[in-house]
Amino acid sequence: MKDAAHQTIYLRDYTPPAYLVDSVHLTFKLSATATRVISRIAFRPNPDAKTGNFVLQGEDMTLISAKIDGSPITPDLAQTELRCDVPNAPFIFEAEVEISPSTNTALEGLYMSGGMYCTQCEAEGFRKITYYPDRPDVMAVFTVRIEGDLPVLLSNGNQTGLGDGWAEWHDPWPKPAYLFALVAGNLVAHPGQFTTKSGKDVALNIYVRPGGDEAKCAFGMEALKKSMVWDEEVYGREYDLDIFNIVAVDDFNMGAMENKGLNIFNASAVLASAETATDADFERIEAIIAHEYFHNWTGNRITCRDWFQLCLKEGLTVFRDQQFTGDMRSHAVKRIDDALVMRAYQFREDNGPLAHPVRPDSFVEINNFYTATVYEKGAEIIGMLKRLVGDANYAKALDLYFDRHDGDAATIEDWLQVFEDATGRDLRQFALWYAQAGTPRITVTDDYADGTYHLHLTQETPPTPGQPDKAPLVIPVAFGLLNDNGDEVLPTQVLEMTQSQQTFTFEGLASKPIPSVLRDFSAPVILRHDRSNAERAFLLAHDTDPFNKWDAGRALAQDVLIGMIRDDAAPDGAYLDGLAAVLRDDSLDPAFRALVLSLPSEEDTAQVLFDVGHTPNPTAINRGHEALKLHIAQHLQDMLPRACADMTVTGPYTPDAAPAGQRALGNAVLSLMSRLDGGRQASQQFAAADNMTQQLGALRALLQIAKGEAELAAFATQWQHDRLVMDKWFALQVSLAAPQLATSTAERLTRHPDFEIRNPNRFRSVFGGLKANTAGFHAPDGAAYDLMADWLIKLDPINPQTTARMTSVFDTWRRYDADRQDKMRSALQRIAQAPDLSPDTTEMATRILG
Ligand code: B3K
Ligand code: ZN
Repeated sequence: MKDAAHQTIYLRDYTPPAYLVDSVHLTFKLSATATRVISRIAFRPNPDAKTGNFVLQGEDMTLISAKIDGSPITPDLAQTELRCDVPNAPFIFEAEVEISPSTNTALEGLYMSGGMYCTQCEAEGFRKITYYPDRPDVMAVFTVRIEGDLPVLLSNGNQTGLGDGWAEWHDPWPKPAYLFALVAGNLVAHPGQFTTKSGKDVALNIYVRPGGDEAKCAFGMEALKKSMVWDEEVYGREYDLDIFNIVAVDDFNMGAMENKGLNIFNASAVLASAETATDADFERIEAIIAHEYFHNWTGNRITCRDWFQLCLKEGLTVFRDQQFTGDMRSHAVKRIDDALVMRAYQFREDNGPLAHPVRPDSFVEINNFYTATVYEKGAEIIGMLKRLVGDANYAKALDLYFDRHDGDAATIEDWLQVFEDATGRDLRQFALWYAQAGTPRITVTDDYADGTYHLHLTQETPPTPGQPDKAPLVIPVAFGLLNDNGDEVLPTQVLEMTQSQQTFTFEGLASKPIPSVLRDFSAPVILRHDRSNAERAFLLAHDTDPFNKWDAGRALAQDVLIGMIRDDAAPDGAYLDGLAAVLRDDSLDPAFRALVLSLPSEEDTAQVLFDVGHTPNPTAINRGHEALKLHIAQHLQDMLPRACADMTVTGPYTPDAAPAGQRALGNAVLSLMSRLDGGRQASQQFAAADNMTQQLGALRALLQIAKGEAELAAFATQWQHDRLVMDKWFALQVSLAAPQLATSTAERLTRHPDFEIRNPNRFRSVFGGLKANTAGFHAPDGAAYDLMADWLIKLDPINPQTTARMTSVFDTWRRYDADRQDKMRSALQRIAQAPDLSPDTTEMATRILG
């Protein structure tokens, strides 16, 4: 337990560090329960400091000895800090501490996973390794000696020595402690090689534990090489060490970590083979490998001054990985996927008790702010900036950013200054995007007379916790006009909204045009545009902007669903015919067609209903969704077998975008067919599948109609040796259980011999699966809320970070009826009142309760 527990840190209190570090030498004498860490740190007073107090952070360790300039000292130790008197001149601080990796179940600091030692230091985990100024604006050159009887001993930078039972590493690039990493284990390498554009050879490795994972590294290695080429070509960024290592770890709190030259990955975010990983897994792996690699420049070479600036590295790096995926696959499909993520996760966050600015003003536990807002909305801000200044200016500003700030711990002000200097544009109003929480609503109305068309836009951002009043933002609205024949009469242009209300005028039009607003999802806003289903169906058929073409279908689907749920209305024929037209249009990318065929999630529908002032009823929403899926299946009945056959991929499996798109559409069609044929076709696909995408797609189609028991058992028998595949098995049966069975299924799976509370992937499979089963999670008896709370209370003392993150499953409690509200609130209160609750989870539960 931290003695600094529950202490709020404010951005406005930032002060520069009192002492800077020039170099660090660390020696690790590895032992599962008693690792010794010997540090020698060269400090010097910071000329820009405001105080001279020497304070180092350190937690969960035993101090064996400490010295200053060679003389032993007895520092003042508190539970999380070390203080002592130091000279007012450069000095050497030395310490020896003892830590216990094998009992570190929080997976932060140095810990053990499957017999290997590994580390996770971002954000504030280095302080669990040794006493240090654990803040990102203290950057130093690290040399690391590892002693241990394991065959592979890795740290950051280049290897400078290797002997029997030891290795030495030196990282020439100054870095903050959060980028430190160490791995030691019985590992095998999948090697690769890359030559940078200036001719420097780089050795690449993906390290795994032996026993099968070796065969799952090839795709990750190719993704890494593609990322390296892309960053050279698009951003002019070259790699800067002799070696780049990736290590796959089973027990990991998130996806992956960008430690300098030694990325550590959740095994699920790097290992893939055709048989064990879906197309979606392959795409996600490619994106995460790119993301972590891109951090080498946006995060590592230029880091953050303090944790409030987290979006400086995360927003920009997400934006870069999104561009990369668009370039590798399809821009249109990627943009739709990104908008889906924004709406599902970021809008949910922004419209509930956890809303916070992209650059928060305060935190208790910074790990609670690795959110969709910081990451995804942070990336959207970069996208808007690029759209506003144009591609050439964006490139110019980025060059200036790298030139000016290489080696710095920078701020959002530094970032915006670069754009102001490169473009001459005043970005003061734009900067509000970083400070103001909440999703802006843009209301659209229009009129037309005598060849002149007016588009009227108003913007409004609702209040969020601590921010009752909002100022107007700069919003780029990409906009185009079509005529009745579906021809584009005004190609896309970017309208800049800067005020609460604005009218844009377009003249010389031959007839009343049809507007296409917010093309390419040009800003992270909710559009309120009252328009007829006929107009939406027209845009679904004709919009030249693929995002808006898809989104027109989406809005139509949402209206149809709401009509069915609230008024028992029959689905609009315009929607069903529109789907048929898209399904049969071979000129459209199958991946795009699959996206048009898929309905909004039940969670999306709940969000939309709440947003327009209704209390969502998850049971009725579930019934409405199921009914519409059946209607769609019946309406498309005659086309389905052919569509399914057309999507058969011949030749050996590759995870490339084109065959993946065909499989996505094939699976979407299969899921509709199973509603008509009782799962006959899906059972056949399951039996014949030679890849996980089709095997899982078939299993999903069966479970959705409450079939597939035999397949589920066969799947477990086939894959019991593969933990990543078994994670899917755990998740799928909970997320697709009939609502009334979701909780009992989750509960039963917690008693399965392979359920492991200490493994975040497995825990998330079951309880993330329960959350994903919207109607099951919100079953009227409240059983899911109780089970979730029980297990979060159990997990908290083991792994506070994962517990705190998952507590957000309750953040929608205010949306629901009084009975559900009471039940959710009391589950949350039970969590909040659990004895010795971590500061992480306390902060989350308190914020959610409001
Ligand atoms: N920077 C890490 C995330 C660290 C999370 C700490 N709780 C991975 C990433 O964003 O690339
Ligand atoms: Zn990142």
